[in-house]
Amino acid sequence: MTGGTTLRIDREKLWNMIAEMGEIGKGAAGRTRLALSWEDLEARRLLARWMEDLGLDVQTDAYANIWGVRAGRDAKARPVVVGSHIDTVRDAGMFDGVMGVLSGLAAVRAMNEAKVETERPVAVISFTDEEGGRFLSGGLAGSRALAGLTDIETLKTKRSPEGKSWVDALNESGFVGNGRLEPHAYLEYHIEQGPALADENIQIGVVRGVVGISWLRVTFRGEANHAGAFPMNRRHDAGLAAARAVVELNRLALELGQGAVITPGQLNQHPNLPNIVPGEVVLTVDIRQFDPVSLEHGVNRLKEVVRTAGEQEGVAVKVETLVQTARAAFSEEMVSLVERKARELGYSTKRMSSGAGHDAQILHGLCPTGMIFVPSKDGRSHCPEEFTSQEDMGNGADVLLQCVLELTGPFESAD
Ligand code: HGY
Ligand code: MN
Ligand code: MN
Repeated sequence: MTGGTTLRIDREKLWNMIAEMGEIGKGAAGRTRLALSWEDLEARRLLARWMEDLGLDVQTDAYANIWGVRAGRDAKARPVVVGSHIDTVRDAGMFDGVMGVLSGLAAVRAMNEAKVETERPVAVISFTDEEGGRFLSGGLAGSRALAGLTDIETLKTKRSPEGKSWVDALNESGFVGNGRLEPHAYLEYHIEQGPALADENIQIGVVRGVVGISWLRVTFRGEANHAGAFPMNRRHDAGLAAARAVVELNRLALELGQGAVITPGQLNQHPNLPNIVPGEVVLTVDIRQFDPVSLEHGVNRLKEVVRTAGEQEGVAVKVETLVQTARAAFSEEMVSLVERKARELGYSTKRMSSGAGHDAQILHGLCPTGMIFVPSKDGRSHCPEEFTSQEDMGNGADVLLQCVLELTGPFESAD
């Protein structure tokens, strides 16, 4: 680029695109676009149209990851990849994942309008099933598949509550292709989803790395009995055992310290009727820590806690590991690139780790990877109240654009 003018993204247009995508799956509270659901596919179709409108070559792979490629001078060079995901949790906000994917398109638009020609191609990607909640895949399924960390056989075993398998939903999606993406570098721009930046009024989070995550499924099997006629002192109440476990797991997280977080997020009680002592409870537990040794210790302690809770009620306990996701510590090269570009644009910065999981922690195993955060209002996310201001949204997208230009080597076009 010629000196002087700093390329910027069109903030108004990006904001409107985020809002438009936020209408897909809209419900009484937030929006819901669970992985490979009708709503997710509708959002994918809109994304593909936007990619085509920008002249990108739209591709998908065997796991329905979808990306658009902007050509570079060196057609054989591996692309600089930016992106995130557009599937959501239930009753979600409109920024988680989506802001990163659409900011990639905004960066492409700015490069197109300025007729910037780059050495390397640029790809904007949306990964399949980042959230993992519908099929209990553990999340990051599309990026894991790209990195060879999961496969069709494993995903065949993942089923939604309504009994549909991940692979059936994939095959019905219409987004299976034979594309193959080999990234030169990967950058993920995302809302922080916690309170650190908002509390300190910092504009850009320079992400050092992403936390390690374990998802476990705990099944408490007691005895269903009559709620009225069966005496309290002879019950084997799976509901009570699970309730004890939930209280003790909270205590365990506080005892482990070092940033440990434990979340019994999903609890299904059976038969789940007012006049039956619960015979069975299935609880999912999400435990996260940055240090791998501490995480392993935390998982072992977690298993002790749930088994003790079962023993106290004479209830059998089965513990299954649904997924383990290694932490990622990004290279100093990528961390300082994000920091330098943010400061050149005049933004305040803070180096930090991510407590939320991201596809970047998987891509980190494939290529130099970095992340950019902007503040979440009141630290809220994974809820309809999730909000990031247009100004903050634009700041991070501008940092993303500058990082891409550096990573891919820009040239003014001939004319
Ligand atoms: O669970 C997570 O941290 C991410 O939002 N999937
Ligand atoms: Mn999320
Ligand atoms: Mn996300």
